[in-house]
Amino acid sequence: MYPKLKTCDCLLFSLTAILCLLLFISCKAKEKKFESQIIMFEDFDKPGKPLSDVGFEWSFVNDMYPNQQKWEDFVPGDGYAYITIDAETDNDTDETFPFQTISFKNIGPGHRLVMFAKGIAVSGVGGFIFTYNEDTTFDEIDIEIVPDDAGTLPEGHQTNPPNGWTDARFNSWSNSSLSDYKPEGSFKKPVINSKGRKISLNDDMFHTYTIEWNHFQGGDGRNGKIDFYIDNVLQQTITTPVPNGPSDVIMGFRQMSWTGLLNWSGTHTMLIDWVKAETIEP
Ligand SMILES: [Ca+2]
Ligand SMILES: [Ca+2]
Ligand SMILES: [Ca+2]
Repeated sequence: MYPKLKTCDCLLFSLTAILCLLLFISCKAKEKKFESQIIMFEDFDKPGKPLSDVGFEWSFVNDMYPNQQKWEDFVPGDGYAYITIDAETDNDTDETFPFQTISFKNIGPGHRLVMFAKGIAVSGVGGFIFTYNEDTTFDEIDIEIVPDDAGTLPEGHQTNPPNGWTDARFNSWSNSSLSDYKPEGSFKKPVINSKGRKISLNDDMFHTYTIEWNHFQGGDGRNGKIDFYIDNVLQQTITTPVPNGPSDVIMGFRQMSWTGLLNWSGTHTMLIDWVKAETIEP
């Protein structure tokens, strides 16, 4: 026979149960304290200018491939944005460092920007998601992908899977000079997976490109923390300089001095499945 419970045992048991319940509720409350809010999500599932245009002012630039003339050429309504370029330079409408992009504004610090895209690594151009704002100085945060960065060694490495890799630049500028680009945070390195192995993004697969943009209050406007992720693998952190103002968010391609040769023919297209901006815990 079990011994009969005394009244004080029962009381103790009840008190313990209540205490546990309170602890559980308070933990839950703490968990709920911060909830990330999506302030913009674009799935590109309707033809034409993105519907998230309300408040975000979408626009496009077609310097490299003017054949994309109107919004329906970039967003046909099948769930993807198409950023198409060719290797011909005689049809470019900008002779120095032409763009082919779509963009929206404005996003400031305290946000996570995520783009889910494929076809970003193309020889001769940087493929990117970046933020930009310019007045008498400029602010910028970049994830730029190129098969083989002409500004870094080794030269001419393999760029295709399984043995090759793609290079990246993770940069930031804040209140930086338009003449000497200082102050500057710039890191040039291969893209890695969760095991730290160099990987190629030229794999016909979709990948996430994430910029987590935190600005620390009370600094000189140049301190904070930016974490750069590809497929949720941290590629780089920059703590200075970190911009603190609202900026455009730009996705697509640009021909630049360090992006190598357009050594192919026909066209290349970056497909963007979706892009979002959400709040992050301060
Ligand atoms: Ca062209
Ligand atoms: Ca989509
Ligand atoms: Ca190189």
